[in-house]
Amino acid sequence: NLSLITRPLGGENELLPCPAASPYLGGPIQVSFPKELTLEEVRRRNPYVTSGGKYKPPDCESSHSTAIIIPHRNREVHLKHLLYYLHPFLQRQQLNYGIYVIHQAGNYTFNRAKLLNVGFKEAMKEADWICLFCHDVDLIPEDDRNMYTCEKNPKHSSIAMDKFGYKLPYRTYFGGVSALTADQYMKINGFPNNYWGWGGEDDDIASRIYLNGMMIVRPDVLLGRYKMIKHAHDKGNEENPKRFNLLAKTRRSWKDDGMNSLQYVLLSKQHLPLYTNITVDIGSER
Ligand code: UD2
Ligand code: MN
Repeated sequence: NLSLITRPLGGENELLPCPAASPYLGGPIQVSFPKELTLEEVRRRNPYVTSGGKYKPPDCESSHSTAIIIPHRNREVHLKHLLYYLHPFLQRQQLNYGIYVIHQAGNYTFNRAKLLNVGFKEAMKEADWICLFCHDVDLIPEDDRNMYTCEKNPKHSSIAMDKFGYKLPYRTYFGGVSALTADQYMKINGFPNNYWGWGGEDDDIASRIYLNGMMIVRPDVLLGRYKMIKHAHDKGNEENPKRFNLLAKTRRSWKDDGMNSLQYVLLSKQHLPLYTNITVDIGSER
């Protein structure tokens, strides 16, 4: 309804606050992955998105600001589909938002949690984001009432995924899509930097949350639904055999391993039309 997008009354250049619940939400989303989709088409469909993949509602002042942080390497096709669904999804929620893709340079073993730490640091340099969404590149939300905003406690959003039969696999599960405020992120010293390869880092983050007196909150199970784009295990992200040993030590290690020990070399930062691309050398396991 275009009439909703005209400017509401208010002073010169002054927008009224957005309503508590966005009138644009439509509920369930049909998700499919058309092969012919291009980034140009995604761009064409999102004319209000500005350089670096940023957006503010044109018709009201949002009290939310959310940075989406996507750890990435060699998943361009997934990224294209995610952007196709995520941009309109976030706009329907009437959020101020920005999308950051953190690209791990080189071929050394992948490190999801460290890339998220880099994303947090770099995103916060650009704006005082209230809320940080850590987002796998291959997860597509299936209901736009699953709000990409933060809560009083860290939130786990991807609670019902097709790959787990739309059920939570275990109670403390925190993988996939999760959200923390900047304060919550710093309270747990961010995420571990020393999980190289697949697995364990999400459980380490969950431990950090409980060790710091917080808990994990979740949306309604009918809303936290996601489709995972089918994929094989990536080369360079083999199962981390050390993850159980590392997890046994989180209680002692979280204070010294995290944002306060983060080291990386920023190789480039590009403000592309649909996202900010941050390419980073995060080194390798010592
Ligand atoms: C699960 C979790 C994920 C993480 C992982 C263990 C779900 C839905 N997600 O993912 O959050 O805890 O287990 O580490 O259960 N990636 C790349 N390129 C690579 C490798 C990884 O871009 O070569 C990124 C990408 O954003 C991907 C994410 O890392 O979605 C997680 O890797 P995955 O999808 O291979 O692992 P998966 O699905 O088992
Ligand atoms: Mn995956």
